[in-house]
Amino acid sequence: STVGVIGLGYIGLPTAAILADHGVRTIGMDVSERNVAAVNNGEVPFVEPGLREVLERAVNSGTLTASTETPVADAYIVAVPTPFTETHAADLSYIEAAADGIAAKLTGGELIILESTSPPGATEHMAARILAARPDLTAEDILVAHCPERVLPGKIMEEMITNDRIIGGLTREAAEAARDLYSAFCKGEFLLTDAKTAEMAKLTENSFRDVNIAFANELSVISHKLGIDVWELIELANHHPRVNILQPGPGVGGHCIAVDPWFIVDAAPEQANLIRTARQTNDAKPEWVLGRIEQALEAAGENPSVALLGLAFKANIDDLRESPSLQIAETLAQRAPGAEILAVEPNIEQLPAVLENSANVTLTSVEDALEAADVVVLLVDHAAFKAITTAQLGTATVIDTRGIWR
Ligand code: SAJ
Repeated sequence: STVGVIGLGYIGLPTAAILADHGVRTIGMDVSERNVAAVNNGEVPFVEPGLREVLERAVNSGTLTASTETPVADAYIVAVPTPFTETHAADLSYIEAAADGIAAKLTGGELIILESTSPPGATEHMAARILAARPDLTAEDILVAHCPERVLPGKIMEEMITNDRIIGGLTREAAEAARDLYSAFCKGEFLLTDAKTAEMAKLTENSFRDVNIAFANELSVISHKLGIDVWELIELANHHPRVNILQPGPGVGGHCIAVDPWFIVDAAPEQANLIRTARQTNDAKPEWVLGRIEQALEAAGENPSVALLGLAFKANIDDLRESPSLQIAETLAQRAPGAEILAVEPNIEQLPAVLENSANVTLTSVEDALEAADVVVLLVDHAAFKAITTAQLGTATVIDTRGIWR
């Protein structure tokens, strides 16, 4: 049998590569001709440890091919983006486009799995869209399930195989068929449920983390006002057997935790008060950090220079998408034209587009930045920054948003 994987991004490509590497005939589909060409050459268009080897093996053995057309297949896995709109509602247009492509290829009996993180009801919506395009088919002719992906960027190749999987079928039969497909490579436990609960489970996991980080971020703002070291505070509180507070930082980034809770808020706006407030608390954190930086720059006098350590959205990755650190750098570049901004990001070779044209920003090494800076701002807890010594920091004003130099 053949599996069609729709969308060859951060989730679809590893999924397709692992399936094919386990002997399943897999055809990947992506709208980007560049991505498709790269995949057919065994090349990975983004950074993910371990993916290249598996992809190369799958392509060389002939079990994986890629195309810009939706393939004819026995099963489909949809792994396309679900961004949000300006009003924080989920934009289902990529799912709809995938559904339209699949609908045209169906002969009946196919399994269609939605993997994209989706608002409650999206799987049903996808199935309805397919059936509307194919009046010759009935709901009994297709098997539809939602199997949310929960792998951690940077550890995808490992977690894709070892994580437990939630499988939500529109019918029990669909859930069982999806379980059989994933059992080709997944060694985790399979947890069968209905589609809407599966959709909500994924959103709940990321909201749980968001709410917990918001609690830590609020504590850090309170502690600053009260003259308390928030990291010592959290460490002490976490000694309690039933307390486990996460770490404050400059804000919450990435394309999951900063997005998914909004889908719950959008689905139940009157009820989701805590979840909404957590989102707002985390989104407000970069502005609070900016305020502290601006104060420090004012105190530093004429034409000060500031080192911004880290632009990625979290430690030890090169991903700048939805990064609070990048947002801080970008805003500071506009608001403080007189300041020299020394950006340090060991995982990239050139400034991202949003900073490229800022005359007051340069990408430099840790050493050079620390040498010149009047104000040092630690934004990402990259391993390389933990080695910085007090001597290197010298007399600079230090703003450590991650608490690594306590
Ligand atoms: N962060 C903090 N303090 C913390 C932990 C994280 O400020 O104590 C910040 C990070 O710096 C980063 C953001 O939160 O800016 C998110 O980082 P993360 O490592 O918590 O999560 P992601 O976005 O890389 O991946 C998450 C994971 N979800 C959970 O851990 C519940 C991953 O398992 C999901 O598969 C992924 O979202 C996804 O795709 O949904």
